[in-house]
Amino acid sequence: MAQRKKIALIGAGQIGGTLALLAGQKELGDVVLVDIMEGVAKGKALDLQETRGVGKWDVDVTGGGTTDYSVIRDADVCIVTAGVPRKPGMSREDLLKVNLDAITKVAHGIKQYAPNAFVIVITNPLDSMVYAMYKVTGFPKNRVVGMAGVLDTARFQYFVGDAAGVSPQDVQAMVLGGHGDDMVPLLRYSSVAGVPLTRLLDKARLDAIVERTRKGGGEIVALLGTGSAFYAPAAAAISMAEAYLRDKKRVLPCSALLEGQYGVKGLFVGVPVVIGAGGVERVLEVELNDDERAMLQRSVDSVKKSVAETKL
Ligand code: A3D
Repeated sequence: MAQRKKIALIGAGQIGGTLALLAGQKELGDVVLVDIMEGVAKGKALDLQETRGVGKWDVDVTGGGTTDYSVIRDADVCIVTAGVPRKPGMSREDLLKVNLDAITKVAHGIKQYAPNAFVIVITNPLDSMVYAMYKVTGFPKNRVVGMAGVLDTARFQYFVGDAAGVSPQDVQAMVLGGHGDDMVPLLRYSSVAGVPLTRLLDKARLDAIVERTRKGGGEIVALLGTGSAFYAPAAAAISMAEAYLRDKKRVLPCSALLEGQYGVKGLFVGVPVVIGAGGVERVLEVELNDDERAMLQRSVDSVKKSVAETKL
């Protein structure tokens, strides 16, 4: 009989708890939550186990602390949210120092106990944290990826859908670049079920949507007052994990290691990739015009600066 897959969620905070619920509901595999606050990981795990009868799903959810990473042994997927979220007024880059320390510890745990896992990093600043994960684990490039583009795209889909009076599901969108305010939503490659966006919305409206997408994280931080977005980030990461576990070959914008594609070498940057059983199986290159290339370059320059601060 086929064994259930195992999903380790490292960081059992707002996103980690939501990831556990979604992974459970989709029965992607047994879930283990790990957090420096062991009680939080164990408490959320127990609370989720107690939803199974009424929710009608059958995978286990357990919890543990960071003093014993053996609980993640042989995990197929690790999704990492360990660290702190942005506070109002704090840039993603301000987070780097605090979260690099967490990511380094987590990476050592994953390397020791889940050496064959597909690792999805969510912790901010995303593009440098996924780079740190890649460097510290020494895993091959197809098994380390950052979640950002799926979320940025989902925000764009919602804003376009809302403005055009259509379902976000029917909005096709593509966002390139680092996960920062200079990300590059590609309007030329976006449509509503194949109908170019420019047919449905005027330029001013589209420009406002691009701007709102770029600042989408900050908008939620300001509203919440404490913490940052967690439902949409969790849903985005689960779509990546599912693509891997079910070999879906989904084309998703993710932070992946570039080795010359888009003229970038040795950095993790948001690009469309194919995710299937081989992890990040391929990076897809789309043609960019001069303006788009210039925007991407600006975004890549910010990623480079952030990565340099990790000193890895
Ligand atoms: P939060 O609810 O604070 O959860 C983070 C958890 O990590 C807490 O429970 C901490 O106790 C735990 N933790 C801290 N250090 C460690 C460690 N060394 N080992 C294990 N656990 C640890 O935050 P959240 O879930 O809202 O967000 C988590 C991260 O995701 C933050 O860095 C956010 O900035 C980031 N985030 C990224 C995106 C992207 O699109 C990339 C979107 C939203 C949030």
